[in-house]
Parts: sequence; C-alpha cells; structure tokens
Amino acid sequence: MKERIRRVVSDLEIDDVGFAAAPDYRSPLSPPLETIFPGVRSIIVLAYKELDSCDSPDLHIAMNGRMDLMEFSRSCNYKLARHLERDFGARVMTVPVSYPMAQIEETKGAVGQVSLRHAAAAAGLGAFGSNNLVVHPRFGCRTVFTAILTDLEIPSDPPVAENPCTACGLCVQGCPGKALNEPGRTDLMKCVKNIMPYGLNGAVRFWSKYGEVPAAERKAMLRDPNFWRLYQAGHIGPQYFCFTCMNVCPVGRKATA
Ligand code: B12
Ligand code: SF4
Ligand code: SF4
Repeated sequence: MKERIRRVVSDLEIDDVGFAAAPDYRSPLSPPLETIFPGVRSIIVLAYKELDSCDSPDLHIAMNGRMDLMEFSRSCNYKLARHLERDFGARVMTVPVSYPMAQIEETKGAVGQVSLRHAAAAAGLGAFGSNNLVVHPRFGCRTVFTAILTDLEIPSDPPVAENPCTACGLCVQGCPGKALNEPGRTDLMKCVKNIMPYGLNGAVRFWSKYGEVPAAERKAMLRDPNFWRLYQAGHIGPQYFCFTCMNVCPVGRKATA
C-alpha cells in the first residue's frame, strides 16, 4: 500500500512522504488524535521543499514563496486525501498546513490541532533541530509539512537513522528575537513579536490606541504605513517577516558557486 501511495505522491510532485501509525504520534500540547478523528489509525505526512524565495532579503518575496507553497501543499494534501478515499476506500481527514487553529486562552492560540513537526518526526521525515524545526535529511529546515489522518492500517516508517542537525548553533545565534535561547523551546512571544509585527498583537496595540486618541490623531494613524501593513495582513492572512532560523541552517544547502 505504501508503494502505491508513494507513486501518487510522486505524480503530484510532492517532495517526500512518510507514514506514522497513530500510536507513534506523541505531541505534548496538541489534542489527542482520537478527539479529532475517532477510529484514526495512521497519519500520512507530506514534505515540500521551499523554493529559494525564502532566501530573499525582500521579505515580501520571501512571504510570497511561503504563500505559494501553502496553496500548493494544501491542494496536494486534499488531492491525495480524495485519492485515498476513492481508490483505497479510506476514511480521511486533512490537517491544516498552518491555519485554522483553536483560538483559546490556554494555548495562546498557537497550538495546532495536529502538531505537524511531531507527526513528521514520527513518520521518519526528520528530527527536531536546535531551532525546534524538524530538519529533513535532504531539504534541511526549509521544509513545510502537511498531513492526512486515515483509518488505514499502516505501520510507521523507521525514524531517521541520525539527527541531521549538527548542533552548529547558527540558528540560535542568528535568531533576531532571541527566541531560541532555551534548548527545546521556542519562546512564543519573542518569536511572534519579531515574525508577525502586523499580526494579532500589532492589531490590538493599534486599535487600543486608536480608541483612546483625539480625532485628528486617528486620521493621522489611518494615513500611517503601519496601518497599511495591518490592513494588508488583514486581507491576505498572517505574514511572516522572519525566515532566519530556516535559512541559516546549512543542512540540505546546495553548494553555490
Ligand atoms: C503556531 C505555529 C507557530 C507559532 C508558534 C511556534 C511554536 N512554538 O510552536 C509561531 C508563529 C511563533 C511559529 C513560528 C514559526 N513557524 Co510555525 N507553526 C505553527 C503551527 C501552526 C502549530 C505549532 C504548534 O502546534 N506548536 C505547539 C506545540 C507543537 O509545540 P510543542 O509541543 O511545545 O513543541 C515545541 C517544543 O516542545 C519543541 N520540541 C518538541 N519536541 C522536541 C524534541 C526535541 C529533541 C527538541 C530539540 C525540541 C522539541 O519544539 C516545539 C517548538 O517550540 C505549525 C503547524 C502545525 N500544525 O504543526 C507551524 C509550523 C511548526 N511552523 C513552521 C515554520 C516553518 C515556522 C517558522 C520558521 C516561520 C516561517 N518563517 O516559516 C517559525 C519558526 C519558529 C521556531 N523556530 O520554532 C513549520 C515547521 C516546519 C519544520 N521544518 O519543522 C510548521 C510545521 C508549518 C508547516 N506546515 O510546515 N509557528
Ligand atoms: S522565525 Fe525568526 S524570530 Fe522566530 S525563532 Fe526563527 S529566527 Fe527567531
Ligand atoms: S542551524 Fe545548525 S544547530 Fe540549527 S538546526 Fe541547522 S544544523 Fe542544527
């Protein structure tokens, strides 16, 4: 069965696939899989290499590359799920590439319903690096994952033989938000402040101030580029303004002339 699925994955131009039996998926914070999909037996995890867009010093181009990949990967994930339903008679549920996610106080709205990193590690697609990203043996940290939950009985792929992270420390030293200083933990607030200046916190700051200042200052606030950026983010969804901990990682980098 794995071989047949791998062929479909290859036809869809997805870069890699791994399989995990549901009991092998262990995420400390995400809800148990059974609460999402009663009767779930396996997770099929798909891996996609980022284009070089994420290297661009122009962060709009870098984010556009991620948006392209989010759209492509969402579509591939859905196509494979439909295929599993039709050709394998499987029950299937797709996992979001990033959003939506439960917006609740306990998790600060930042815990996925399924942790794709833990799923990827369980499916043998890589191991956690010092930046808390899953490092793929061939593509390094510049890898995005999607997943499908199924009721198919599929055994897990073996874990990666060796952690591709060499513990060189470049990601920890390079993080502009100093969010990776504590091993095994990304400081959410430090990362978010740097990576999403025009996300929820930025909007709360803006609108709180807007409600407090006189009319003339409100007009000025709406004419300020800070508001334009918030407005754009409101339209196109979360925008990342940092790709450093992915980009500085030497694993999977092609030698450049
Ligand atoms: C919410 C979210 C964020 C939040 C919160 C991050 C966080 N602390 O989890 C913010 C906005 C800050 C964020 C930032 C980024 N994200 Co993000 N994010 C997510 C999302 C939607 C949910 C993550 C989640 O549930 N976190 C909470 C739980 C899982 O974390 P946790 O259990 O506490 O595990 C943490 C630690 O315990 C530790 N950990 C756990 N086990 C082990 C084991 C070992 C050995 C070690 C060392 C560490 C370790 O790693 C985790 C990181 O803090 C996922 C998609 C998904 N559904 O999984 C993408 C996802 C994790 N993000 C991703 C990426 C790429 C990024 C960024 C690089 C942004 C960018 N420019 O693209 C940064 C990297 C930040 C970093 N170095 O950690 C990718 C990671 C791909 C990969 N190769 O691993 C994902 C999987 C999206 C995807 N579809 O591919 N993200
Ligand atoms: S995305 Fe940027 S701020 Fe967040 S952990 Fe990575 S390097 Fe640090
Ligand atoms: S930059 Fe170095 S320490 Fe960080 S994940 Fe890559 S290999 Fe590991």
